[in-house]
Amino acid sequence: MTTPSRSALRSRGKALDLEERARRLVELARTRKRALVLTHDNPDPDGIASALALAHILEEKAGLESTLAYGGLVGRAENRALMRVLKLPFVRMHRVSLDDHDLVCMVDTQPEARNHSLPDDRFPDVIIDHHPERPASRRAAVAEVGGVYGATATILATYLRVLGVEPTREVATALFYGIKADTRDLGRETMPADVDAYVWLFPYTDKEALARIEHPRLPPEYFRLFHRALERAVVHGNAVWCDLGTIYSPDMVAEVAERHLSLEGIKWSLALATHDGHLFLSLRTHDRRMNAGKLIRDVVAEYGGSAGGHGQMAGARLPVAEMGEEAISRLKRELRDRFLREWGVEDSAPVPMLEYGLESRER
Ligand SMILES: [Mn+2]
Repeated sequence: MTTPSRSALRSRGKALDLEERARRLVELARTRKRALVLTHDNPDPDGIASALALAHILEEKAGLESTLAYGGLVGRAENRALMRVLKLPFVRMHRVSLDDHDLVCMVDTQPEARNHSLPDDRFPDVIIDHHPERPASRRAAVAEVGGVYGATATILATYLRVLGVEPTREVATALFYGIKADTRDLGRETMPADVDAYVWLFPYTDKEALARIEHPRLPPEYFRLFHRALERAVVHGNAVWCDLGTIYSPDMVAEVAERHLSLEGIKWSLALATHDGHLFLSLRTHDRRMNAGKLIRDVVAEYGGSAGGHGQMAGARLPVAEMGEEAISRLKRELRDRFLREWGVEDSAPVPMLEYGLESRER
């Protein structure tokens, strides 16, 4: 008889825990009348897909109807296409009456992350999130938090599997795209569970819908914003800093940070912009040894902002509604100097991104 390796045992123990929690979720849902499934503000594909899949599980296993909700805006073209092409019935959180719901579920974020629109006096019953566990999250009746997953969509795909629920084409397509987007095509912080879920979901997906989501038509303001993003980006050593000014949708800071990270020789990319009384920051890194989530939390905590994220991608927002133009500029300069120090590039001469690389080529 062969003895299973310790890591095999550990992963089996983990799978059992997950299965137990999935069953507890179903039992709990069977005692309730209507669910609210909420994701974070300005949601990304992972948050959107996870909410949709959780509602599907609640309906299939407990006959429970759900309201799908988020705060903020969906501005990124792919995310808007995800909603439109799959006809996802999300509502904005300010239109939701909490009293109409007796089961509150939160996905792809946690109460203490503060990047969501659930009032402080209503703690969720269910929290499903792949970001590092925050202490208060343990208080939820069902807390599937942390773990080794590159996307919350991976957790939901695993729930579908252990509960024997077949995904609809919409659910599968959304989850597939959620994993793809959060892991940058399985290239960033990808765990074996993500690859498993991705492969399992693929046959259920709507390939034509997926193509329309991934290659959406773009509004003219997108190109205007990107023009500004190219003009304003500054390279400091191996880092790009980009202050976008005021933008039409907060999720565009992530889009710009992500794009600028593609520049040759760049290890860090940060984009920031104001929208509706807040300063939004988005940070990306190629370096697997770095922890973007911890870095942005450490910096932003000093300014009373909220932040979330993990190893190679993170975001934050700071309230600036009460601040004048000049104070905001000062804040941005302070943040920039702080990040440049953290990245070890404070002594590198800044080069506008559009001039970057010209010098060495001319020589
Ligand atoms: Mn996520």
